Amino acid sequence: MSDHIVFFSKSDIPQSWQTAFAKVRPGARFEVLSGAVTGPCDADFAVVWHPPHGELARMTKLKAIFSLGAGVDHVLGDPEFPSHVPLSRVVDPTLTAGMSEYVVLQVLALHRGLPGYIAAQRRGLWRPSAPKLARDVRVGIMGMGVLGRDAARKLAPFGYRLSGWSRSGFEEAGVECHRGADGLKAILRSTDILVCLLPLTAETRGILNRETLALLPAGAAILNAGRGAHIVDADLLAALDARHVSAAALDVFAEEPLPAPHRYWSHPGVIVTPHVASLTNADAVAARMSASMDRVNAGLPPFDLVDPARGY
Ligand code: NDP
Ligand code: OXD
Repeated sequence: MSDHIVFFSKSDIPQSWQTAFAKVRPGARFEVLSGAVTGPCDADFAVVWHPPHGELARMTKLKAIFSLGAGVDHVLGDPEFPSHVPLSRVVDPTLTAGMSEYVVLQVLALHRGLPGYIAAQRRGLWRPSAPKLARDVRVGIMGMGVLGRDAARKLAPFGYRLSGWSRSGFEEAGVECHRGADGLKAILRSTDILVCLLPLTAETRGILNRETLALLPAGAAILNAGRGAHIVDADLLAALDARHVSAAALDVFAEEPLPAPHRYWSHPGVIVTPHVASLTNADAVAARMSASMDRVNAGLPPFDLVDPARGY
């Protein structure tokens, strides 16, 4: 079957995706959109990252929409999102492995006080402090989905004391389970390094704010690889300035690229990475999307289906 696939992303290289789809779906027509669709669009499938609002609604023949990332907030935030069209997200072992590597890297950096040593080095200061062992450090993971669970499994061999928080609860060996509103307070109160791997939804937007940050033990650190809008930036900066939060490793920001004057760039307690915790692998993911397209053409839902009402 000759499908018409439209592709829109300002952060991915279209050629890599065109090549990847040519391998797995040679008969398909692959059209790269660079901006708004002007005339009628008869695309069967849309593969997108931050599509302009209203564009998907204009593609009236769509059979499925594929997010180029694990998160779908960039699509569901469109007020005209066509919620009758199945939406699929990236669930891929390479994406998961990349995220867990990032989490291990930053948890170790925060645990061993690396931001403080880098700041001291810039000032020529020799300021040793005795490190704790991992077995004495409590790591709390907000979001125990595909990524949160794998991160917990990769942190476990270091001996960290692990807990996690999710909406519906979970069972994971060696990880204390918290859920719901009371569970949030409990995990925050007992966490030295807080890892945010939540999806951005109406419920999780601004979840790390003055009130919730205040529940963390003094000196706790934060790692955010979920979405920037999980954090109320002014509240985190105030907590960092007051040294209630000792350091933060941030990969995602409310506005990306992080604007030049933002205080995160220069704050000595903050490590900034440019939304690279984990990247979607075109070859692996195009193959999975193509298999999903076959399913949709056969009247089945795509793999990795999102529930738009739930928001993830
Ligand atoms: P999943 O959907 O697999 O997991 C989401 C988890 O969050 C689930 O455990 C879910 O709970 C929990 N959750 C959702 N809403 C709430 C809530 N209101 N209260 C408590 N828990 C909640 O997502 P992934 O693990 O695949 O991805 C998570 C996010 O990571 C993505 O949405 C994206 O924003 C981000 N990401 C960032 C990348 C980067 O490079 N920085 C790369 C890839 C992803 P439950 O299990 O009960 O449903
Ligand atoms: C994703 C991301 O959601 O890259 O996959 O942030």
